[in-house]
Amino acid sequence: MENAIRWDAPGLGNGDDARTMRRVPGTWRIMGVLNVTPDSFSDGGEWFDHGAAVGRGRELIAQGAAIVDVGGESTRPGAAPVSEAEELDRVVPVIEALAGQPAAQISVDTSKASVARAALAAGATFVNDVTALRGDPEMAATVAEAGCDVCLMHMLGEPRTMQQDPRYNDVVAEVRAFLEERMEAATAAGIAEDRIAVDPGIGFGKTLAHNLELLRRLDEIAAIGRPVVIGTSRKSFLGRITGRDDPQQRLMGTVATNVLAFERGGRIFRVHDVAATRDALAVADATLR
Ligand code: HH2
Repeated sequence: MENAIRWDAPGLGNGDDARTMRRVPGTWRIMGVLNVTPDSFSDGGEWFDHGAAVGRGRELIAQGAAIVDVGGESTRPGAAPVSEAEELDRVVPVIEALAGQPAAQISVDTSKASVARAALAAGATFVNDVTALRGDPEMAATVAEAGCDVCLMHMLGEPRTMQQDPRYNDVVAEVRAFLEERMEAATAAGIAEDRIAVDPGIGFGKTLAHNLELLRRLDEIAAIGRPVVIGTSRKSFLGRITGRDDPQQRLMGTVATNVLAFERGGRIFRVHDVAATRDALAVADATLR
């Protein structure tokens, strides 16, 4: 794990990335989304072919992604589950081809320990688990043994049913308590605290009002003291506000939410549209600094 980025190391982000933002030092990073799936909600099928996926990954890095998040299973509400063999087939060759690029860290978006293990062996140094280590009993030990970075994300319920009437008394307090509990479980399993990032899970068992409240009060999640990952990119709540049904038309909404999240302490921005988000965050960073 020597080439993994330690979250707390000063100046290790897009700010020191030789290819991108050398003149704007900072500790925030863009995580570019690379879905090697036929059915993801906004880009399903676009990068399903191996060559297209590798080319897209290189493009995301060239545009300023410090992390490329490679996923082989859609988590959109109602998505069909993918077998372990199929998920391995989709992500491992792409990770092998992208790993070793000096400018970026490769992440695997999976909740299966076997897929995480194979991805780590292929060169990934980051596990993005939307179940926060609850989906597979072997995941925590897999991450602990590898010594890699991990993102723990909040989700209410499971993808198939999570958008059916989600309820909270205080969504921010409950998400924060959940993330703190999962951090404790992770460290108890031997994962170093400085390898952990947390994510409120925008759109995962949340109404429009819940998503907006989490963004508005993101500073309360940042107060946990670990880097906050934020994933609003092209999501349906942006379409509800703007009237844009086509996810690819939701870039402006995506940018607005990422700038607001940055101002409230978000530090890792998971987006499909890397170049535009990078410009917006560079301006926000230069202004607020
Ligand atoms: N959102 C998606 C998938 N993985 N991981 C984290 N940490 N945070 C998120 O908000 C998040 C995530 C859903 O987006 P996408 O990958 O574009 O769609 P799909 O799940 O349909 O492939």
